[in-house]
Amino acid sequence: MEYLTGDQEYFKGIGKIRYEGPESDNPYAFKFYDENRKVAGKTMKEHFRFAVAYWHSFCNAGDDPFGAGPRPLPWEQAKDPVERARNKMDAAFEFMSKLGVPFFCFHDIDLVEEGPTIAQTEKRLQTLVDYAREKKDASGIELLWGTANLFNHPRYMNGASTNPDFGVVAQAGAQLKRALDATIALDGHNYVFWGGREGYMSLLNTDMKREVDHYARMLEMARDYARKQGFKGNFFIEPKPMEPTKAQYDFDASTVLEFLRHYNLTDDFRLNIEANHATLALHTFQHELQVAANAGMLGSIDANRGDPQNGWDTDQFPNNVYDVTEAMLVILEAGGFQGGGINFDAKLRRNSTDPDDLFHAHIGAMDTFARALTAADKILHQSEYPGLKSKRYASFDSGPGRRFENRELTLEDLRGIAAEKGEPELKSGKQEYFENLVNYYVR
Ligand code: XLS
Ligand code: NI
Ligand code: NI
Repeated sequence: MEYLTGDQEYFKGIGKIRYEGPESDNPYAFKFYDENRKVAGKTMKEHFRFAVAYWHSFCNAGDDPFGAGPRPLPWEQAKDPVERARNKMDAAFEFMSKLGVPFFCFHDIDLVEEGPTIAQTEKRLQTLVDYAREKKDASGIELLWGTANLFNHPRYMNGASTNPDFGVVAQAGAQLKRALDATIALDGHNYVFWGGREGYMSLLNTDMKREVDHYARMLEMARDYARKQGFKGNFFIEPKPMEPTKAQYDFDASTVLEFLRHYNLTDDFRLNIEANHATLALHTFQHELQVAANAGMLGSIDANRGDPQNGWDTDQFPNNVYDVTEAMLVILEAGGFQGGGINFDAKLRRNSTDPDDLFHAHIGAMDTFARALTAADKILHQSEYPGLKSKRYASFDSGPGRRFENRELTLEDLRGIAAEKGEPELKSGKQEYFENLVNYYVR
């Protein structure tokens, strides 16, 4: 089977996207992403585990705070919500199977909108989960992670798990259970928590300690419930410093690590690092990846990029090979992702309104990662980079430096060694040399 369609073909005139190599000028082909090509012992498909984000790709017409979205979503025409949702799923699996990605990700309400009661919402979601199972089995496209959208509905305006009103917390729990059930029924590899409105707008009306305790309790309940249902995957927390609240409780990787350790959640939870969230926190993407990797907690990534002129979460598709190469260096050195992969949490620009735009966005992003992987692999395995880096720390490999690392020296010892050795000679950090080295392999 080349690709899947439903009754209607939504992306007409575009067939299966194939690898044609760097010489190709076909805009509907990969020039660098060759899923079967082996790099550092694994195929590109295995390294990346690319996933399409259901919400940005199939639910978003390009709305912004200044107006409704201009993009036509032909699968949204039917009157009946379940029929609409099935059409959307046809479109999603058609697109993903033409693109040739192994995974997708969703929020519960991306699949189908809520019904008037909890029981009706559960029934609707079950119908779409059954349909997704058929599509998944027919296409081989798997669920990288599911999540609950605990931020759109007006009831969550003061938070979901951290809402000061227990009635809302209970609603959040019901929705979380539903999203877990859907994820498990679809053999989801992982489950994500992004604390959409888990934060505050003003500390004056906020009991932060109590809210964070409630948040942790909800995570424990989710873990216990899912494990009881036999879920073996990882749970991920996705840090973000702000938006939609002024201050999110999952500010950045370090904050989330502290939270997970404090509440003893490190056995089940890992981090899902998003590029644009890193830059919003005034970090680089590489920094956040490295913090997660150092803790042995790099679970997955949400790949996108921000806009240096706009301060917000613009969620653009990654296209900068140099930046992604720096990220791939950290990912490769960490030994890859723990259970996760690369989800394109990225959306078309508001004025990208043709059906083929979604293809160009993903093809470009996947090729960007492929180029970056090839470059990073050469930098790590063929260049002087690892040696140059470790040489900077060579004074800790033997003698008193080694004893310092082994915790055998005291502060008085350091005083004695410093007095004896005298002023050390200056050693250049060679930053420009390192930067040139990366540039040399990015080609
Ligand atoms: C929003 C987040 C969101 C999560 C999933 O900024 O990135 O898309 O990835 O809820
Ligand atoms: Ni995200
Ligand atoms: Ni985001």
